[in-house]
Amino acid sequence: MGLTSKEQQFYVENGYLLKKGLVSSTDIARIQEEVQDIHNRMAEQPADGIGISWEVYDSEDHPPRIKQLMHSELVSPTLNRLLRSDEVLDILEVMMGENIALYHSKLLPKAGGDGTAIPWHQDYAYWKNDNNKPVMINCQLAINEANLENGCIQFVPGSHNWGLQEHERKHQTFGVFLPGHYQEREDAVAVEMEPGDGVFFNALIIHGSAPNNSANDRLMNTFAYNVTGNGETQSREVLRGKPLDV
Ligand SMILES: O=C(O)CCC(=O)C(=O)O
Repeated sequence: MGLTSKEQQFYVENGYLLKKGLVSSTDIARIQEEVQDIHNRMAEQPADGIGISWEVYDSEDHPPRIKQLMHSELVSPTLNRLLRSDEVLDILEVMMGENIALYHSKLLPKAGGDGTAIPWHQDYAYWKNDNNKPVMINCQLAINEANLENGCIQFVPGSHNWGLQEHERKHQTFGVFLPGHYQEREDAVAVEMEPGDGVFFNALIIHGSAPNNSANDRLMNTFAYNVTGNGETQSREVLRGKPLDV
C-alpha cells in the first residue's frame, strides 16, 4: 500500500495518519474471534508470556476488566501475522526507514460501560532512556468500531513538534500523564474508525481518550515499532532491515 506524498506530508505536519481499510474484513473477523470474551478468559487463565493491567473499580464484586493486555500477539495469531505484514511495514518504512523492530503489541479492550479514560500523554515519556531518540511509531488497529461514544483515540495535531512535555507520575496503568489527567481539550481531534482502519502516530504526539460510555467493548490494538538499534533493549524482534545491535 505505501503512502502517497500527500499522506506523507499530512503525517509530517500533524504527527498522525489514518489509513482506511488497512486490514481486510476477513482478518478483522479472525481477530474478533480470537479475542472473544477476553476479559473473562484471561481472568480464569492468563496466556503464557502476556502482561495484564486490570481496570481498578471501587466495588470488589465488579467483574474483571482488562485495561491493557501486553504482548497481544501471543493471544491472537492474526495480530501476530499482521504486525509483521507488508501492508503495515511498507507504510512504516516510508515513515521511519528500513530498519524496523517490534517494540510491543498491546490490546486495549476498553470495556463497554466501564472502560476508563486514557489520560493525555506522549508515549516517549514512558520510553525515553539515556540513549534513544523519539523515532518510535505506533499503529493502532480498530478491531471494532471506535467513535466518540466508546472513547476513540484523540490527538493534538502538530504536538509532536512541541518536544517532550513534563508529565505527572502515578503508580497505575497509563500512570504517566500530562497535568489534568483526562478532560476534553479543544485542540484535540477525535479519530473515529471502522473495523480494519489503522492510525499511525508519532512517539511525541499528545494523545488520550475518553471513557467508554457505550454498551460494548472498544477493541483496539496498538503495534509499537522502533528503529532497530535506537538505544533499545526491549524490542521483541527485528522485522525488517539490519539485525538488532546489542
Ligand atoms: O487506546 C487509546 O485510546 C490510547 C492508546 C494509547 O495511548 C497508546 O496506545 O499509546
